[in-house]
Amino acid sequence: MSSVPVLKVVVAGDGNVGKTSLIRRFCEGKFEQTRVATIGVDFQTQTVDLPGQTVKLSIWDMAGQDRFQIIRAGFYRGSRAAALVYDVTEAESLASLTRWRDEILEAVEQQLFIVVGNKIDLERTQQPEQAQEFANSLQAPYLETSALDGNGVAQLFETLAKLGL
Ligand code: G3D
Ligand code: MG
Repeated sequence: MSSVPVLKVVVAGDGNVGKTSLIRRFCEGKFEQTRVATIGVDFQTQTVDLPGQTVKLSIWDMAGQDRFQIIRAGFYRGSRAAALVYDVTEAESLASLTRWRDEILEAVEQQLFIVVGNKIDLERTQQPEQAQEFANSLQAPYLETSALDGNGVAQLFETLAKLGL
């Protein structure tokens, strides 16, 4: 009997960019308008069918607030890939991604990243070029999502799974 590999992946980014909503959308297929902020760290598992292989993702949801930094550091260890998420309507959340990258690289030296622009169902203030350039600097894929309508969400987690394998 072949067992399904379990891959730990993390979803990081400022508070309010939609990390928990993306994970909820992917794992439970729903979007809740009102969300309680994540406290510390949370995780969910979900199976992903890749061509020729099934993997189970254990998806770690990192609370964005500075005061949780100490908790987060330990939870990055052992992760195979990380999503750096910003909100396409919030310039600051894009600027923060370098800090998120650095925090993760301190815990996991050779981390594989994916850069994600979320909330594309809203009117964007951030054009994709800057995020794409940041992704290029990490040799990371860049993609855009909406946790609200589900656009791009499956691709996001499939890409994380492929990176982590
Ligand atoms: P976080 O886990 O990164 O902190 P949350 O972010 O998932 O808690 O989401 C923060 C807020 O953004 C929530 O609104 C949530 O409904 C909203 N949101 C998340 N993703 C999207 C999206 O793709 N599109 C839109 N339009 N909204 C999104 P509230 O109102 O609860 O603060
Ligand atoms: Mg959250």
